[in-house]
Amino acid sequence: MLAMIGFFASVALVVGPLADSAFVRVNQVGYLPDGPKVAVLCSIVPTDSVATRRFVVRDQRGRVAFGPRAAVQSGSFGPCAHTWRLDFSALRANGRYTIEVGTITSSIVRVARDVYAGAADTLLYYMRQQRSGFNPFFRDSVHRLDGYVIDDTGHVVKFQPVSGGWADASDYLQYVATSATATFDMLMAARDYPRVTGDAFAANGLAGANGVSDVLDEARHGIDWLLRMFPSDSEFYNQLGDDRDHIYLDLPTTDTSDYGWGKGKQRPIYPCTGRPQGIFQFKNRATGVASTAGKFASAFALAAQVLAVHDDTLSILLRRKAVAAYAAGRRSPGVCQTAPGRAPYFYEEDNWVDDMELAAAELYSLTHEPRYLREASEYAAREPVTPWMGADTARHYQWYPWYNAGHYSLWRVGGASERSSAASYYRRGVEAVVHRAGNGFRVGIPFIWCSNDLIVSFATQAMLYRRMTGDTRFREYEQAAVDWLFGANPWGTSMVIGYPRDGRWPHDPHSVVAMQFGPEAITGGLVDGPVYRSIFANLRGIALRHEDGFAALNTGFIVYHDDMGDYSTNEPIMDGTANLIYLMSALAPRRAK
Ligand SMILES: [Ca+2]
Ligand SMILES: [Ca+2]
Repeated sequence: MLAMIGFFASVALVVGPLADSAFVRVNQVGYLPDGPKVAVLCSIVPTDSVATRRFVVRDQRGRVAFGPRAAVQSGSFGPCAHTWRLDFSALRANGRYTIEVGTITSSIVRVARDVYAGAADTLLYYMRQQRSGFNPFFRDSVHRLDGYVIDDTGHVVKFQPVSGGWADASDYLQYVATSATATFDMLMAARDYPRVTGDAFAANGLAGANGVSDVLDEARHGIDWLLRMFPSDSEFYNQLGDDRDHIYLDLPTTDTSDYGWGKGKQRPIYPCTGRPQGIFQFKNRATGVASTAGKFASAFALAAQVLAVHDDTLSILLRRKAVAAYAAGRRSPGVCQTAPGRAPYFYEEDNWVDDMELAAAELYSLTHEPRYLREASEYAAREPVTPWMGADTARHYQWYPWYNAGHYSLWRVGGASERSSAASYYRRGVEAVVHRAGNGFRVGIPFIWCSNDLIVSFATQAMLYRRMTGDTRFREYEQAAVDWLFGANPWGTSMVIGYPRDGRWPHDPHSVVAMQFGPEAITGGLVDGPVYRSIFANLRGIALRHEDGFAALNTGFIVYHDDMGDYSTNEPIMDGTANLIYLMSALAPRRAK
């Protein structure tokens, strides 16, 4: 544990008040030689001199490597009274540069084919830190007593051993919806980019190679938990723990949450029932089981193809579970939302055909039975575009997963007709977001809670569309989303803790582990990201713990706080981190065999 923290030694940062009223924001990780390269100049005060400005890019010796070029004015956005796009895409030579506009200079800008090398490995640090069951960070078991299956009234039905998986965020709740999606993301990374992540950790997450890529080790950890949450072919669970977890600021190893069976004892397991759930004042709006059953089925089906290729026993088990889960979803269409506890918050997932599409496509890939391809196409046509795309708001996790990997799976296994449909569905979603992205940062997502999930998913869908079709017309927006995550945003901060190490990143995340062990302890965690001011103002229990270092930048319609007290913008999220593992794997150079 200490070795890991030492490895990510703290980097001195200037987090004080802004020296200037205008600044250049860049992707601090860097830019690919053949990709779009755009920095954003933001002025937070109205200025008379908004006429075209010129910029130059200088190399490390101070020589002009590019420009002067005109900065293209792009309107106001958030705290920026004016923005300008500084496009240096034509600069393709590897190197380290700075961008200058008059007296304003950017931080270091890297251009290289391998700027994203190691990104997925860094993100995996956070996944391991989030492990329940044996936790390699603490070298101890976490929540080993999980858990008690409960009925609709909260009474115990039986003990069921389900210890394992990952904590969802900085609380220790666990959901199949997010865990199965994260598992799928990492399986997909292992399938599509098998030589991107390294092998420096064993299956249990402790340091040491085991002959298996670390992304596959982490996916296996997810599958093991999903199998426990699906103990027989007709019995499966949706959630472990509830928001009674939030009362204490404990470490996972010493969690004293009390669900009525004693502090630190068993946690409740919520089954998928198809009925509204919630044992206190608030209820969810569950209507069926297909949203969760589909996620189980797709994770099991892909795992059977990726994880179990040399293990017949596991392969047979995963295949049987995938078929059983999918059949359960067919029998009980509808959504299986997470259960609220004392607070009204839950994952209000409203779509399930996306989950069944992904399951059907992966079952077709696994079994080659024609009915699965036919059903995948039917589900796909029922929701071509994930509904938040193009909208200006959505309820919490209302349209989940944030992008529909089912279209990509359908495209992979289908014929010309399915491929054409899947590509057009993705194009329509990307266009809907791009239509809202005319601002200087080229972001078109709604700034609801967990906005970075939407940013990652938009970039992933745009990347998949580009690679499926060769159509590069949205690449500027795809790259702008990646750039946003790594510093090309009004706050000039990466949204990933500890990454890039020499950049500016969240130092005061909403995390007890970070509070006690320093932020480097949760290196790799993607934080929620900015939200609409109205959301920040209305969520319960948010209070900043120190003066807002970003006060001058939190003047617009969206806010972000690097402050432990703000769980709406600065809490790391497991599912978004896993999605980013896939995206970073796609952008990274392949390792040699
Ligand atoms: Ca490994
Ligand atoms: Ca869904």
